[in-house]
Order: sequence, then C-alpha cells, then structure tokens
Amino acid sequence: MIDLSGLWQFQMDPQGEGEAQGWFRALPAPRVIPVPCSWNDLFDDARTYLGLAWYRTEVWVPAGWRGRRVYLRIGSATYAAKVWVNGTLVMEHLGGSLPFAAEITERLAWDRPNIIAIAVENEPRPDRVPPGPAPGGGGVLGVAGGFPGTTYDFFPYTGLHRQVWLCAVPDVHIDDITAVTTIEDTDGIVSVTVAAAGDYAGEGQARLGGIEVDLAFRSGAAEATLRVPAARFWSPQDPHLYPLTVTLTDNQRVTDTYTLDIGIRTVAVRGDQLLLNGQPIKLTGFGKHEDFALSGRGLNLPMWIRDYELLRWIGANSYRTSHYPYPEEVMQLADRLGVLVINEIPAVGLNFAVPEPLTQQRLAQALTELRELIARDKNHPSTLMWSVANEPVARPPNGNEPQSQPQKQEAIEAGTQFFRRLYEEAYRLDGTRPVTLVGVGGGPREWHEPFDVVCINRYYGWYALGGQLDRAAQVLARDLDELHQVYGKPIIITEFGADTLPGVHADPPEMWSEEYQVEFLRRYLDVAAQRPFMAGMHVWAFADFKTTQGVGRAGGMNLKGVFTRDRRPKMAAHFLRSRWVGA
Ligand code: GCB
Repeated sequence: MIDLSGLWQFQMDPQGEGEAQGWFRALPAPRVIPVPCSWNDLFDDARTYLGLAWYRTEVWVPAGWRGRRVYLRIGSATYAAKVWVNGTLVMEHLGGSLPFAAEITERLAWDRPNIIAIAVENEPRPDRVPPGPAPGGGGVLGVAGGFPGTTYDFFPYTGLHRQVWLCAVPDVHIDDITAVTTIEDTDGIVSVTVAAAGDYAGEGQARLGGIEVDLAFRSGAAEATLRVPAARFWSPQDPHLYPLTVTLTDNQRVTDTYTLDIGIRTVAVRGDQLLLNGQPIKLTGFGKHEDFALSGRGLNLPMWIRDYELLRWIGANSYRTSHYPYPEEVMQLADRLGVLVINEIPAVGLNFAVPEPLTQQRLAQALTELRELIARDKNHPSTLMWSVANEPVARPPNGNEPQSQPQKQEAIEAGTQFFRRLYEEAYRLDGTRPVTLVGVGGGPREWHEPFDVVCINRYYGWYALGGQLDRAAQVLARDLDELHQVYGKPIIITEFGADTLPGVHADPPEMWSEEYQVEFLRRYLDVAAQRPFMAGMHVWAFADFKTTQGVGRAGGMNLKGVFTRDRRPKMAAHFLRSRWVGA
C-alpha cells in the first residue's frame, strides 16, 4: 500500500467549470493543501465554503506492482466525491465518513507519474444524510439563521478527511473476512467466513494462535470454525486480541495472506440488562466528535492518542461515534485499548415532516451508509452496538415552523417505517450486536420500539428547567421509570450536559459555571445509579467543539465539553474521575 497523504494541489470551483475545462488533468491556479484535513480552517475564503473543490496529486507506481491489481482507496471524502485517474473518471461516492475504492489497473501509466484528481463537494442538500436544511432553515436550538445553515449542531467541515491509498493485490486475493465469536464455558469459538476474488475454488488456511484449519473454497467462498481452549475473553479490563491469519495457497505456495486482530467476546441483551461475555455491563463515557483546531474533521492521530489517554484517566469504558463513523485507526485503537464503542451512521438531523419521495431518498442513502459501516467495522470487538440515527424528529426542520406545532401522525408513521427498515438491515447484516436509535427528549417514543437498547438524550436542567437542578433530577427520574415500564429494555443516556465556560465560577452554581456543570452531571449520575436498568451514562460532550454560529453558541463553539477543545480538564473532568475511578 502507498499512503498518498501529504501536500496536494487544491482549487475551489464555485462556478462548477472544472470538469468541462479538464481540471482533472491540471488545475489552472492551484494552492497547496494537506491531505487529510478539512479545508475550512486553512484559508479565509474557505471557512464557510461548502461547494465544489478539486484536489490533485501525482504518483509513480512501483515497477514491482506490474502484473498485480491496483486499487485506489479513499478513506473519507465529505460529502460527495468524483475521482479521476489520468483523465478518466473511475468512481463516485456519496456520504462523508466511510471508505470507497475502485480498481484502476487499466488506467495506470508505468513510465510517468499518474495524475489523481478528486472533486469534493458538501452542499447542504435535503436529499442527503445528514440532510441539509430547507431554504431559510438551519441553525441550532431551533433558532433560524445559524451559519452555515445545518440540521445539526456541529461545524460542516469539508474535504478529504482521511488518507488516500494505492493498494496492490494479487489477481487471486482475499476480498473479505468475517469473524464471529461465541463462548462455550471457557472456550472461545471463532467462525470465520472468507470471500476470495472471482470464483476462487482453491485452498487456503485459517490460523489463530497454534490452531490451524483448512479452507476449501467454492465459488470464492469458504468457512471454518476454530475452537480456542481456555480463551482470554476480550473486555475493557483485558482487551486481549488474537491474530487471525487467513492464507490462500496453491500447492503449498502462498498466493495471498491477511492478518486480522480479533477479540473473542459476546454482546447480548437479556431483559433490561446489557451483557458483555454474559455479565451485565454499565457504560461510562461520552459522546464525542472528530474536531480539532485547524485540522477540523481531518484525521488527527495525536488528538486521538491524547483522547484515549484522557478516557483512561477519567475512567470511561466507552464512547459513541456521534454523529458519524470515526476513522479505522481509531476503531483499531479501541480494540487494543479496550474501549467499547456505540458505532453510529451519519443519520443526524432527520425529520419526517417532508414529502415521501425525500424520505425514500434519505432511506436509500442511510441504508448505504449502514451497509458500508458494517462492512468496515463488523470485526471490531470494540464495536458494541450499531446506532442508526441521532435525534430524528417528526416535526419540520429547525427554523421553518414553531417547534410547538403538534407532531403529525403521518410523519411519525413515516419514521416508524424508516427505522424498522434500518433495524432489519442492521440485524440481517450482523445478527451478533444490538442495534439502537438515539432519541430526543419529546420525540416519538414508538421509534424506539424495534430496537434492542433504548438510547436517549436528555437536557433537563439546561434547555428546559435551566438553573433548577433538583426539579430537573425529579423529571429525569420520572422519565426513566416510564421508559423502563414501557420497554423493559436496557436504557442508556447517550447525552446529558451543560455548556460551561472554563474559569467561570458560581456558588451557589449558576448556568455556564464550572460548578453548575459538576452539579448537573452529579444529579444525572445519582438518578441513574438508583436504577439497575440503566446500562450506561454518556456525558455530552467529551470536549468542546466547533459548531455553526448562532446566539446559543458563544464563539461558534458548543461548550458542553468536560475538556476544553485543547483537552484541558474543566472541574467536571475531575468530578467524573472521582465517580468513575474513585480517585
Ligand atoms: C443534542 C444533539 C447534539 C448537540 C447537543 C447540544 O441533543 O444530539 O448533537 O450538540 O444536543 O449540545 O445541544
């Protein structure tokens, strides 16, 4: 593999003239941009530019790759991408947080550099997931006119957010591996399914520790089961990984091989309990964002290493990938470090008071994102469950009509169909993990119906009952008990928190002070601790993050972080540590 990260050429194309003028060969007036990175915080004229822009680079392909099949793989392009190799369009993709690839063997030159050009665009269109706002809509807190207009509360960072790779594989190669683990007494059972390119009908092996089994391929597929006696089961306390090596062989000559680190563990829901390896588990942690100064949503490995360090420091065993899939490296780190992940597709900002064809378009895109996510992350022991949406609503998007307007029955019904379909698809593709939907306070309750775990976001004491934390705790307690009575399923509060200006103090606590954030979180943790059906508490948010400008967002920031954007602890971080680590 060749990682094409580095400095590329870049040019914005507000008139959409690049394709007709052949910018996929040469850019008329390029500047230099790093890949991966968001473009917004780099150039003054690009801060709120979400339209079309071009990336271009050149690469020599090693002579040793001749005779192999070469693929171009893009880790993430937000939101729409068109890709050219040496002037030929090779692929297009929609959806900003997942990888896509195409074979480009026939397009390559071996005697000169190859030109790779990628046109990226992130217009907030209503048929996308996440959807753009209706004209004049957008903004946070139901206040119209947030800028740039979005249907969600984070900055619409744009660009090539993850690496671009060239990959070479043999003609006959391993295309995919699925490893599913179960537990029998002290043994681990690993079921391995391998897909090989084409109609491969040869042989291969699967090896795990000292155990090896033969794979007999028919029409490109083979299956095997390995039993690991006295296995070490993967958990946050002992995130043990076993290397699983799959090999294709031709008369004992290895033709392709791939090693995947797997964890042997089970996840299940029994009654109102969430079980890891058969034992009830309580999640402690956060909703997060991929967000940092200058790099925006671009892959930022130093940030992630620091974040995992802080998660360990504070005693968090989990987080949610709010509100889109995170990078592959980050999922691998979660496996290694023993962090449980609620893995979410980018279905944020959905509302169902829209014409039926629009809902259908969004459903098709959400299903694509779900399939791509499960294909990418199905083998990670850290992925505990799939989340198919964050805070869908049955009313019109922010800013178009008063929020107090009653929810329309048809909109609720449209959402019910939509989420049932997503649940079924997740379950069809991966029957081994719970599936959830993250609901908003006051949202339609019936949407939780098909899901295995009830995840809810609650802001009593902030958006409602501001300054009245004791009353907020009472209302929360009643809300949780009702939900438990209705569903009898595990409940996780996937968001609760208060905007907090670091350095602002008040005693008695007042909104926006560090003391208020501590007391807010204390009330919620206490209410949950008295309820055995509560399977987890995720504070919103891990760190302060950039969002769209608006009257509720000082400095264009959501300040509910327990850490500041540069990862300094607020008082609440020390409080959570005292609760979660006992330190
Ligand atoms: C929510 C959203 C999250 C926001 C948060 C807030 O319910 O899911 O994206 O950032 O509230 O701070 O308002």
